[in-house]
Amino acid sequence: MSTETTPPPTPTFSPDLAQHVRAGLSKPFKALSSMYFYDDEGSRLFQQIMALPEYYPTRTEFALLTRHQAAIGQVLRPQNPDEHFFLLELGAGDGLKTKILLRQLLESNARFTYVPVDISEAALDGLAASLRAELPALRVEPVVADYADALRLMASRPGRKAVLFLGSNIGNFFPEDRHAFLSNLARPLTPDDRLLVGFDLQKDPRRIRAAYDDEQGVTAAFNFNLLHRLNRELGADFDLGHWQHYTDYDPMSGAVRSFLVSTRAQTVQFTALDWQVEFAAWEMIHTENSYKFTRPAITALAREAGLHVQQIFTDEQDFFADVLLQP
Ligand code: AVJ
Repeated sequence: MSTETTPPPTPTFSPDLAQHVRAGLSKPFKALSSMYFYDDEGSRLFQQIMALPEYYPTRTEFALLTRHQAAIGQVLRPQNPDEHFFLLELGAGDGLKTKILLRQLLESNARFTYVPVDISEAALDGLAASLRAELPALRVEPVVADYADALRLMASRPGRKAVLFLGSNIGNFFPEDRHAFLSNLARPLTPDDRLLVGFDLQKDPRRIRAAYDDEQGVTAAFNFNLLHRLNRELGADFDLGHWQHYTDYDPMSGAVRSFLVSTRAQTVQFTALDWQVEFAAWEMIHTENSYKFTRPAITALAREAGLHVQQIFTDEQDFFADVLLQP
C-alpha cells in the first residue's frame, strides 16, 4: 500500500466563520461563539460528552421524557387526532431523547411530520438513518440549518406546529440574545401551536461545574476542537500544546463559562485570512456559556418573550425542566 500521506485539505473557507473569528478575536476580551463547536468532529465529541458520568443533563432529560411521555405527547399533538402537525426540533443532534416522544406520538396514532433541524449534516444523516431503521413509519424531513434559518423556515411553514428546543440549548445564549431568540421563536406561533423548551436547573454548584470539566477530558477536547477547526478551515496555526481548557460556574448569574487559555505569549497566523492575532500569557478566549435556570427566571423569560408557562415537567431530582410555553 502507498505510504504517501494525503495533503491537508485546502481550507474550505466559510465567510461567516472567517468574519466571526476576525471580529471575536479582535475584542478586548476575545470570544468565539459556541455555535462553531459543531462541525462533524464537534458533534461526535458532543455525543461522547452526553455519555459521560459527570454530564447529567442528557440522561436527566431522557429520564424526564420517559417519565412524562404520555402527558407530553398529549400536550404536543392537536386534540383532533386527524389533524396533521409539524414536529420541529431545533438543534436535534442525534435525537436520542426525542425518539421517546416520537414513539409515543406514533403509538397514539398522531399524524405528524418530524422536522429535525441541526447545523451538523453528519449528525442529521445519522439521525435520519437510525429513524428509518427504528421507526420506519415516521415521516421525517431533516433540515441542515442554523437557528436563524430555522426560525425563518418555521415562520414560512403553514400548518400546526409543535416546536422542541431541548437539551438546555437555550443556556448557550447570553441573556439579551436569549430574550431576542425566544421572542422570535414565539412570534409566528398561534395559540394552537406548542413550544417545549428544555432548561437545566440550578443545583449543587459542584455538580454543575463537574459536568463541564470531566475527568476524562472529553469536554476539554470538545473545546480544543474549535481551535483544530480554525487550523483546518482557516489555515490557522494554533499549537494545542500551549492552550488549556478552563471552565467555571458563577452561581450569581447562573452561568457556566468556558474558556481556552493561552499558557504563554504567542502569535497565531491565519494563512487563509492573511491575518494574525496576538495572545498575552494567560489571555483567554471565551468559548461558551451554559446558563442554569430557576423557575422564577423561566417564568420571567417567558413573559418577556410574549409567552406563558403552561406546564413544567421535571425529573425526580429536580435537575432539569422541560417547559411547555404558549403564546
Ligand atoms: C448542547 C449547549 C446543551 O451547554 O450543556 C456540553 C454543550 N458544552 N459540555 C451544554 C456542552 C460543554 C451543551 N449544550
